[in-house]
Amino acid sequence: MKQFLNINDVTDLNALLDEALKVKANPYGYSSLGQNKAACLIFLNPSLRTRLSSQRAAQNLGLHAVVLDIDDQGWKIEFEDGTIMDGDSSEHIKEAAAVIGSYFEIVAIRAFARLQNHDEDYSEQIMNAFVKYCPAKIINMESATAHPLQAFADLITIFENKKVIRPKVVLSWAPHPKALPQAVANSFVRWMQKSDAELVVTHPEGYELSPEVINGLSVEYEQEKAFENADFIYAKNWSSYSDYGKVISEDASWMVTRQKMERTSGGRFLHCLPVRRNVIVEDSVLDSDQSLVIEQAQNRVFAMQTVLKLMLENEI
Ligand code: AN0
Ligand code: CP
Repeated sequence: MKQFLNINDVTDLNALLDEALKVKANPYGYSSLGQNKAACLIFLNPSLRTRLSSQRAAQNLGLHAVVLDIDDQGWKIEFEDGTIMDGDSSEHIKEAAAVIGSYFEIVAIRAFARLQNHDEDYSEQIMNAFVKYCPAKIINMESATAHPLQAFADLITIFENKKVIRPKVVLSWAPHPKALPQAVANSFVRWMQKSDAELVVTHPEGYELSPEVINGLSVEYEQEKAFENADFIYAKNWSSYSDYGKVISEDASWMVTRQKMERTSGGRFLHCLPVRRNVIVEDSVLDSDQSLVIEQAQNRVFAMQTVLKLMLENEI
C-alpha cells in the first residue's frame, strides 16, 4: 500500500477487513516489522483517538512514531503556489513536506475542512500537497473530505457485532451547536456502500451530502422511519454541503433517544467520538449495553495497525 487517502486506495475491502481481524487476533505478531523505521503523525487540529491509537498501533509494530502539532511546534506553512511569502507563513509546504519525507518512511496527516470555501476543501489542498511534495507513504488521519481510518474501524466494529449477514445500518444526522465537517459521514457512506450492508441515510432537508458521495442512494427524511428494524444506528453531525459549511438547523428533535432506539431491531449505537451527550445522543443510550462507541474507538488501533503493516510490508 503506497497511500491511504480514501476508499479508492483499497482494492479489496473484504481482504482489508480480514487483515484487520488477523492483526487484532495477534497484535504483537509483527512486532519487528517496523524496526529501524519511523512514522511522523502531523496534526493541524485536535485529536484524542487518532493521536493515541496511531501511536499505539505503531508501537505494536515496533515502528517509532513522532507526533508533530505542526501549527504550535513547527513554522506556519504556506500551501498556495506562487505567493509572495511576506505575511504570516515562514515556510512553504514544498520544502516542509520534502524535508519531513526525508526523515520518515510514513507520514500521516490530520487536516480538517475549514468549511469556508467548498472548492478549497473538496480539492483536498493540504492532503494533496503532502502527496505531491512528500516522498514518504501518506496516511489520511481525517482530511477535508474523508476519514478513512474511522470508517475502517466502523467496518470492523459492525462486522464483529452483526447478527445477520447483511445488517441494516442507518447513518443519522444529529444536532450540534458548531459547524462540523462532512468527512466522517462521507467516508462512512462510501465504505458501507462497498460492504455487505443495507445502508439508509437520514437527515433534515438541506443536509444532503455531496452527490458524488451519495451516489444515487435515496435519503429517508423521516428519522423514526429510518430507525425501524435497524441493526446499527450511526449518529453524526455534519454541516450543510449545499449551503457550504453552514449550520442550517440545530433541531433538537433529531437527537438519538432511548425511545427512538426502541424502534430498531435491538440496534446497536455507533458514534466516532468525541460526542456531545444529550445533544447528539441521550445519556441513556450511550450508557446502555446498546452502545458500541468504546469498542469502535478501540478498533481505531487495529485499523491503523493494519494500514501501517501493509505499508511496511511493501517497503522496498
Ligand atoms: C470532528 C468532525 O466532526 O469531523 C472530528 C471527528 C472525528 N469532530 C469535532 O470536531 C467535534
Ligand atoms: N474519532 C476521532 O477521530 O477522534 P479524535 O478526533 O479524537 O482523533
